[in-house]
Amino acid sequence: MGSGFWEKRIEGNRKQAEENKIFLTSRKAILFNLIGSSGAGKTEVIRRTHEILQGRFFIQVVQGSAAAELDMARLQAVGITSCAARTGRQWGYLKAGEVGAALRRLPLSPGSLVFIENPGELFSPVDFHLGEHCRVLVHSIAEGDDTPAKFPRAYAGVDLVILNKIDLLPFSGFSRKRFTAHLRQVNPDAEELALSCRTGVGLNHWRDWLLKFCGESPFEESG
Ligand SMILES: Nc1nc2c(ncn2[C@@H]2O[C@H](COP(=O)(O)OP(=O)(O)O)[C@@H](O)[C@H]2O)c(=O)[nH]1
Ligand SMILES: [Mg+2]
Repeated sequence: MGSGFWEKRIEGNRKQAEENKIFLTSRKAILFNLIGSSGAGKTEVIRRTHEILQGRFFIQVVQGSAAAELDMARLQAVGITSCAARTGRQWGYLKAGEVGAALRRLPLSPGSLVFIENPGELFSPVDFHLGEHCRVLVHSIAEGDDTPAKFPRAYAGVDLVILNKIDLLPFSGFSRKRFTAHLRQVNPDAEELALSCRTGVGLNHWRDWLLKFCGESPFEESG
């Protein structure tokens, strides 16, 4: 390991991320780092996740976005508790210490699923962990199909890419094949799920993916 300024910051952050994980384990809660550019649909994904899980998990949110109040109000309206990780004066990528402080202000309980709404400093280093158990990148198809090539460090470290807004496919010129090829160049292991928070298409696959990740059995579809 180097001894420069950057290496020290990464190391300090890594220690705080580990503390976050220990804290989450003590509360039996699972943390998802939801990364994505502004407008990709992170808040919508959280809102829809709450809806499709139908109370099976207690969804809570650590808000890292600059417009935290607006998103928190949207989530509060459907009964999702969130906590702002920043006061509005901090810039740059989200730090593990900020997330840790927010986690301690949330009413975590066994079975809590916590989503960090991370406004995706798409340039932020892959090795900047927050204590998450899983890293999910929300990509709106309106952003184009070559973003993994433009922001390789954001796509490299994720476990899953949610391709959101597929209802816009007919208007966007987005090629799934091109996107997957670019993604494979920087991250051969990431899974992909295509969905639309607007129409609800694909949300059942996301729900099943989440349940499997949490070690739960899938929903029994009724009717
Ligand atoms: N057409 C369409 N619009 C969406 C979809 N998901 C989110 N949006 C819209 O995209 C905008 C940004 O969504 P938001 O959740 O605020 O994005 P965030 O900045 O990543 O949290 C909002 O106007 C949403 O209603 C989708 O699947 N299809
Ligand atoms: Mg948002």
